[in-house]
Amino acid sequence: MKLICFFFLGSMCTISAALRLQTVTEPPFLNNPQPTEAKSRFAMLDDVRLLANGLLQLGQSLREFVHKTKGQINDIFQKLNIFDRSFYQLSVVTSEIKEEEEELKKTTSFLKTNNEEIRNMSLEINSKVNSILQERGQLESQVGNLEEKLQGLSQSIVPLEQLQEITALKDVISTQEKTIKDLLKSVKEQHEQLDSQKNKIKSLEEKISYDSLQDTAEKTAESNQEAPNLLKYLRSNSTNASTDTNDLPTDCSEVFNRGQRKSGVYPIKPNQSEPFDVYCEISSERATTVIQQRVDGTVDFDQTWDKYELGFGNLENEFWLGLAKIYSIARQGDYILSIELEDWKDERRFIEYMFILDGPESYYTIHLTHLSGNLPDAMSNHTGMMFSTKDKDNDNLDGSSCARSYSGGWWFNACGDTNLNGRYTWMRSRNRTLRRKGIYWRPGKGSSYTLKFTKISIRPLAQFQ
Ligand SMILES: [Ca+2]
Repeated sequence: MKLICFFFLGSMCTISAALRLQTVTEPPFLNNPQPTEAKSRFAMLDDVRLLANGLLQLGQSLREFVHKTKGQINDIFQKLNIFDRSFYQLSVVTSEIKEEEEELKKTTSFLKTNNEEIRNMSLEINSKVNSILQERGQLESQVGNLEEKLQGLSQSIVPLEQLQEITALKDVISTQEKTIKDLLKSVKEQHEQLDSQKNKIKSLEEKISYDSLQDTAEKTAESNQEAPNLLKYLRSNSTNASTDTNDLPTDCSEVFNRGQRKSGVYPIKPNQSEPFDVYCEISSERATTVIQQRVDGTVDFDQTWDKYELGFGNLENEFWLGLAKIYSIARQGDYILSIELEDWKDERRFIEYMFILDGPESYYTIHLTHLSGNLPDAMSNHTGMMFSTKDKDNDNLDGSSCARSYSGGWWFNACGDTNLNGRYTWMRSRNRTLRRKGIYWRPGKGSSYTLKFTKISIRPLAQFQ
């Protein structure tokens, strides 16, 4: 359009210039003879001017039009850009939606399979419940029949008078039971009173022996020390009242050496100790002093430090002899510790160690050296350990008590491969915490023995050789 405009403007200027030249360069004599022709030429000039004006206006309007169109095109381009951007965003959103849809599809299918499984399980449970209900119904009817039969039998066999007698007898028995219970209660109370009196006597005895040592001659002191020993011995061994306590064997091996060939409870008096009863297991070759035995779970082994020091249980069945007593025997010389275990398949195995036990000042630290046996060694990482109970934590586990988490008193490390004083369980429990609290013998990463029977005994090394 611009080119056209220039063309028009240029040609128009050339025309007007030519016309002016003609009017200026022509000689004056020529004006006179041709006046009409000059008039027409001026008229043409006017037309040309008009045309030029028109063309100029056209050019201007065309320029405006071009400007407007340009602006509109720019607007369109901007709008197109915006559209492009929103289209891109839309496609991104669409792809996201598609992905979500895929995930939803997967989740749905997973949920569907789960739903199927749950439905199957609930169907199974329903059928089981139904069968249990049926069994219960059958059992109830059986019980009902049995009751009827029993009633019939009792009516046919036992006459009404005898029935009355039986009920009267039952009443008598129940009243007797009540009386027995009351009696037991009062016996228990008396026992407790006796215990407290015993303790008082003991403290008095200690006081007397201390005073005697301080104040009187050596001879008097000796007689005073003998008195409590004798008193204690007489209390526990009334049948052997005439025996001199100093004449008692020092352990079960001496019981054997004195000719005893029957296993059982015997009084002993280790050197520098008071006498006490022990269970001697005697074979044709030798005797051992049993210090621990688990048989049927009748005795609670989750006891305090005092109980583990003094001993508890029944020497003929389940018991812990007591750390003080074990120490008084073992300090007399070189001893061997023997451990016997039996699992629920009635398989019995054993293991033996050289055994040294430190005194109460070292919390009865145990020292073991493996000797022999057909059991894998689980005590090696307990050697050098102090004894711990739920109320005395001497173990190697920081911030926690093995005796509390495993139950029973033992030479816990942190916490070690075995605890033969744990809770007695009849079956291997599925509960991990209960299983941990049980009696166990689990050397290293080896398999664990579920134990039916345990026995720990000691004997002098001299007898072993
Ligand atoms: Ca600890």
